[in-house]
Amino acid sequence: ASVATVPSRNPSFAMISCDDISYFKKILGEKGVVQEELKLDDANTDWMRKYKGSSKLMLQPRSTHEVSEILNYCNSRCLAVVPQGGNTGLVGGSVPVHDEVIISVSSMNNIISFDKVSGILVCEAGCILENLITFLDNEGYIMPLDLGAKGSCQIGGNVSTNAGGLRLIRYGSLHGSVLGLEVVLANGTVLDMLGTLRKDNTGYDLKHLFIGSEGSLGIVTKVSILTPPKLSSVNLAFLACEDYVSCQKLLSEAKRKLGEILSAFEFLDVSAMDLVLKHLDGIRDPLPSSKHNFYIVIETTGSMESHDKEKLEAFLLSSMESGLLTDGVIAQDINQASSFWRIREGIPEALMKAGAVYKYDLSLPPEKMYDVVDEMRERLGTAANVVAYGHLGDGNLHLNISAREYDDSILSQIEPFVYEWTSKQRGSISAEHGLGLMKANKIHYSKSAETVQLMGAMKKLLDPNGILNPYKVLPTSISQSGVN
Ligand code: FAD
Ligand code: 2HG
Ligand code: ZN
Repeated sequence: ASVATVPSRNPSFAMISCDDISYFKKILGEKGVVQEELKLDDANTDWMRKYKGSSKLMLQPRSTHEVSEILNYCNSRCLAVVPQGGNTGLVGGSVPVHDEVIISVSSMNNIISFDKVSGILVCEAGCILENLITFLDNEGYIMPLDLGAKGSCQIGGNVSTNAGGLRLIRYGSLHGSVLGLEVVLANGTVLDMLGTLRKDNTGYDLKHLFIGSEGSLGIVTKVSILTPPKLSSVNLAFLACEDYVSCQKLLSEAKRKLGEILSAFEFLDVSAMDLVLKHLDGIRDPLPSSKHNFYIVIETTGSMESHDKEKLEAFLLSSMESGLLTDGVIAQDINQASSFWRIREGIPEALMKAGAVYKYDLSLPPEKMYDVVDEMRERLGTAANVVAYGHLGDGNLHLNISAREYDDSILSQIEPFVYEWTSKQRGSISAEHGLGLMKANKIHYSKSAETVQLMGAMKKLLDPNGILNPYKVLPTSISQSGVN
């Protein structure tokens, strides 16, 4: 069965010639022009090993000026390109579809400045998220986003996908914390929007166009981001609920009773838990006395140890008494806390080990969120394992359907049902992963025709030849109509 459907190559794009290679070598030097098969194989294949391109060339610029020069050249030659960060994207957006030139800003990984008073960090787009987290830790700050892919994903990729992650409930989306960007447009123009101001209402705030545009409008080269101070008291609880209604009620209660210290509210169902216990090494069930239908991970972050702990304990006690919680444990030390996080963050990896996986990343009203999971289980019966987890606190469900291998008959039970269902609830078919290749032609389930038309017009304005990440984000009917 087909793993992913691929649109045919757009013949308007040029093929790479020897002259092109010589030009790139002149600009980037031998090291910046990658043609080794092994390296290209990695860069052509996505994290899920589901999407695979056939690019023969990866470019690794070291400066904004180099990015500008190579994009200007690609645009004049009509060579299609795919911007790539850590290649951890989950919608086939970060790898070529055909022979697009891969542009990786991994070598642009310098921290430019950090203001210890304001907490504003300015860095190059190729900085790996975990390295930024470590850097800030020494300065007494944290990144406003955290996600399971932190060891590989880059801040430029995070911005380009508008990544959400585990702490969005507390620190908001990147549309709030990113203060400025430097971006190179398709024709090589450098847009300096690298402000470091909290407030700046001078005209249209164009940086927002690039946050979440998945490399389709420009290449992000520098990022300015507001980081929160690191607070001294962090607590983590691993809890169990018997039904989904209790999970929802627990969320409303947590927002009221934990208020300002709540920093994560995640959920996983028993199928997700089973999968992690089965496929990941060294994982122990934190609540081994019995099986539960749902698990919740609650994190609090505050500045006063005794107050925060007391607050969390009182909340858990009252939730036990009212029957919302059936079991629970608070991590006693940092090792136990990271073992709890490992369970939640390890689900995508466990799913990969289980075989083929169909991923859906939905924004839905929390009260409806689990209905689609139940309906999906009914539709699929024993043909596949339906696994649900996600950022419940943000109304974001990660619905994953795991099967031994890819099978068109399973897919036809899932799609378009899942998209139609979400659309009917006025939900979003991409809460945080983006549209990429997987959902470019599905955008209409979440956006009106007029909105998509305007997106198409903006794409045409900024990238008239359509060289930036073709076949992704926008429907092919729109993104290819302007290519000459
Ligand atoms: P890539 O995967 O390389 O690229 C992603 C997209 O951005 C592509 O379209 C690419 O063309 C574009 N892009 C990359 N860099 C640039 C740039 N400099 N300029 C312009 N465009 C660029 N996502 C969440 O939102 N929340 C999560 O909790 C979360 N958890 C994850 C956990 C795991 C284990 C994995 C594998 C993924 C997870 N993701 C999550 C997916 C998420 O989108 C990515 O992890 C991350 O934000 C992408 O960064 P990256 O550097 O790997 O980008
Ligand atoms: C997460 O929250 C990621 O763990 C991945 O966004 C979600 O694998 C998924 O579906
Ligand atoms: Zn997620």
